[in-house]
Amino acid sequence: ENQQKWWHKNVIYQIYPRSFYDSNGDGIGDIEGIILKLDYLEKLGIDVIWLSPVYESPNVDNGYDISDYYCILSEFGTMQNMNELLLESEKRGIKIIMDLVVNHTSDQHPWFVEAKKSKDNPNRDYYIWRDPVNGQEPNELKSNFGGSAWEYDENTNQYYLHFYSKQQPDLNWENAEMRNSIWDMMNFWIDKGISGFRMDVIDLIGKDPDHLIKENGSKLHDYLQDMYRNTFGNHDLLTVGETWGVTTENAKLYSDPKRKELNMVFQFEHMQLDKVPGKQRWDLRKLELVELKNVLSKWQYALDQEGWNSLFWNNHDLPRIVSRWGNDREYRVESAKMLATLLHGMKGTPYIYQGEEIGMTNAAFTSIEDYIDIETQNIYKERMAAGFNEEEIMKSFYMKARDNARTPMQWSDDKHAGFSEGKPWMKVNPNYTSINVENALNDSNSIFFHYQQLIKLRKHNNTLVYGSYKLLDSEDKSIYAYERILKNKKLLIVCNFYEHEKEFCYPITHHSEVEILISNYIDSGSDIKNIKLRPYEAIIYEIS
Ligand code: TEU
Ligand code: CA
Repeated sequence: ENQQKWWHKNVIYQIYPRSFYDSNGDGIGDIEGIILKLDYLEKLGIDVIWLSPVYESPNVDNGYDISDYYCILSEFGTMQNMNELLLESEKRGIKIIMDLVVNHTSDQHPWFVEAKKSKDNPNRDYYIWRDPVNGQEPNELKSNFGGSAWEYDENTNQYYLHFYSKQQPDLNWENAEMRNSIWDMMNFWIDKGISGFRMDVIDLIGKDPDHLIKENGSKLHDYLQDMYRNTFGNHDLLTVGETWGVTTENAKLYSDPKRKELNMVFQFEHMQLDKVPGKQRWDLRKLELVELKNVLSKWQYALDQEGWNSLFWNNHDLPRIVSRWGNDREYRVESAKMLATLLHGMKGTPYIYQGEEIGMTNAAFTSIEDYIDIETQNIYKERMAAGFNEEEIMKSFYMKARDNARTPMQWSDDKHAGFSEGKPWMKVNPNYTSINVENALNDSNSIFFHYQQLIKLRKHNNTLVYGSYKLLDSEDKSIYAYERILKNKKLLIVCNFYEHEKEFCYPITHHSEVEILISNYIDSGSDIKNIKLRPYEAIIYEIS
């Protein structure tokens, strides 16, 4: 058993402020809007809010391009509103963690504005500049948003590196002065009373562009240990790194407490099982449940003793899970609850992305004009130019575009889903007339109350928090079943991942007490030797 930490028992709720709630009718969600919905979040029972970026930004990548780390974007409010949010959350026992985007800044950040001026500018070395090679890009590194990772600057006849859009130049972590400026900034937010950081693409900061190394560069962990010592090391904060390229082996480097780096990382291996291996996520493939079981179990086993898992299906970059691996048509409620049960039954800290708790679905945009995201727009141009079939491109966006997660939160069946009095910055999903918070709160069988119950369970059930994980029937193609074991206590989690009925048999030799802790059907079977699982049926049993 790990040394116990407050965030072991916590459930975290991610807010994408632009799409959460608009308090002043300009069509853009804002901080005041979050404050107005804190009672709703308290009712859900979550402990921590992860706030996607609210800093000053030209919004090329919706705030992941920061031009001033010390200032709130005026569309979202003021620093005064931010202070108020911290205060009002605290009153409700809710902590706030902030997004830390320090792999890159906006090209409007004063550091970059300065750096561009000349080769000998004091800020030049805060970014990564290289001479042309034979009049071309220094090498073949690619941007994650399409095209080369190098952008030519005519003024100084050099290229700068950007792993995202060209308006997001990568910071040069080799520069000690730059690192110190980041520590100062982090300490400013820590002193303000935030409870931690979600660290954007943190596995990229050790990059070695001359050797084509993006992720997991050799100095990455030195930088993180340096960060720990200079910022949050003396505070009891929550730190979670976003690491697309992490393996079970190096996850321990980040999250083994002895190493003094981070508390946990987001691993994305399970979220990449429905793409063609080695290709981009636009190259679609059907999910095989057996593979999902393999991958999630591998992570559960690997971090059982050292490190800690983060558990998630959704965030602002991923399509809606109920549309992706559930069934957003006739079994939307059942499948959303099944996916929630499957995830929240595991060992780790669960994350909920806004709208997941009411089973919001993909955006269902069919026209390229409806997509706002810079990634989608860039990939569209790139793939069209490369001769891909347009229908195929649009199909992959329909399944995987980031805007699927970014449509405005559906609060009620009022105009614009009750999100705003004015025209929302992004189209509302037309299904808001039936899928919305108001309806969810009026229905004791709603997905919302299922999440509420799962969150509550975690607060009181030590087996759920600390029990070791054990996969059952690894080869079964339609049932995901596993145990959680702590001393003489056991939980059995059984989930039917599909819409056909399926029998599940659990061998018990001696007489045991069996209690159903939660289920998505009102009359689930309690004879665990033989359970007939209905479509998407999911049950957590406690066996003692
Ligand atoms: O995302 C990192 C990232 O590489 C993926 O999200 C990628 O954009 C895509 O979704 C998967 O191929 C983080 C943020 O979460 C994202 O919103 C930002 O756009 C990105 O970093 C740059 O800051
Ligand atoms: Ca607003």
